[in-house]
Amino acid sequence: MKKQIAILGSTGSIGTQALEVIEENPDLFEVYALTANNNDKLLVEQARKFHPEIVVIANKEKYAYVKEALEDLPMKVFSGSESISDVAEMGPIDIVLTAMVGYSGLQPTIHALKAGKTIALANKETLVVAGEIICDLAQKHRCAILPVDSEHSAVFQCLAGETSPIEKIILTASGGPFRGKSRDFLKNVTRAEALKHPNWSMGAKITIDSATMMNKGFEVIEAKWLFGVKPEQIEAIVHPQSLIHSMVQFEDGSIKAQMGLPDMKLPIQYAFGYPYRLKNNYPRLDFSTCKEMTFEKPDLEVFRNLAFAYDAMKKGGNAPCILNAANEIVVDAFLKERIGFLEMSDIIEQTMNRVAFIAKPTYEDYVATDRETRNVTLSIIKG
Ligand code: MN3
Repeated sequence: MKKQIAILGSTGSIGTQALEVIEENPDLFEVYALTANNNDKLLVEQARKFHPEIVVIANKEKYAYVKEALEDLPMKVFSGSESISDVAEMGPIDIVLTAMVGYSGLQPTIHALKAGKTIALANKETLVVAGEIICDLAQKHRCAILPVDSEHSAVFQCLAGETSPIEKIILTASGGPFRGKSRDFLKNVTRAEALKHPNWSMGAKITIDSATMMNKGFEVIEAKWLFGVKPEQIEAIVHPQSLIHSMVQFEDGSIKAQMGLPDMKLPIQYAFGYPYRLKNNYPRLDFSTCKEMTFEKPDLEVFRNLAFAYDAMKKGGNAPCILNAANEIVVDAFLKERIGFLEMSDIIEQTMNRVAFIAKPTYEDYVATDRETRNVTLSIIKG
């Protein structure tokens, strides 16, 4: 039986690479559903190629185009973000890949978990915002959450076959395009400079998050929930070559690392094929040409977002949800060239101080916090 896969966010970087993995393994996987936010043309192209049962375009204004373009094929076409949540629950689906951007991943993931689906988690914001709710649901409905983020896939791979406790998780970070730079330098960096990531090719939002190191901050929070460790058991270390994707240290001091060339198709493949490894012909890491592997401490004074994330994680409650919403707004404003690079952290900090803290938030509290935070952040940007 082929695994039936729903790809939420199929037109993004992870979504398109997931489709490549499916295409390379036609005996193992089949696309059951494709959903996209805005990119109607690519969605139609993908649907014509992979013949899913269901296609969803979240943006209602683009529904007519998608519906008409797929009229000759026997698939159902829906629109609206609620439809994405409905699709995530559908009976035949085995794996739901959550590859959408930001907070929008939360609701469909909740629906998928309630329907008992295996989650291939590429939307880290889901765990950042509401890790406790997500983990409780996964446990209650006996769902596996398989990490697709390369660092967490690395940790997950290091844990395969282990039953002993983790002493420490060491998450590696490339450091992004501005590694080693001073605050003075960062004051005037442009959108284009921030979008040039040295090792990974990704969507715009996560590329900016990598440049500010917010991405690593989110990944620290993601690791806490995925692997059930305490904040002080997670260390982020800058490793510019991105060959070690992350490490686990056990209580005997032994450290396991997962390595390879940076290629997101590998963690996607590992999640889809789990517990089996799938043979592929991707380029291999050749140690005879690999000159060096270096490591350095992240500079928390320059990359303040990483410090904010540790603070939010330790504080708990809705603090990470505030952090995420404020970040989504400032990244969008930076991409629209309305604020500078360093202002992103300043505005996040101001927002964190203004939105009310809730120690034990319900789902409704998260929704309200997200909405309130966006308003507060926008009002700070407007000055
Ligand atoms: Mn990552």
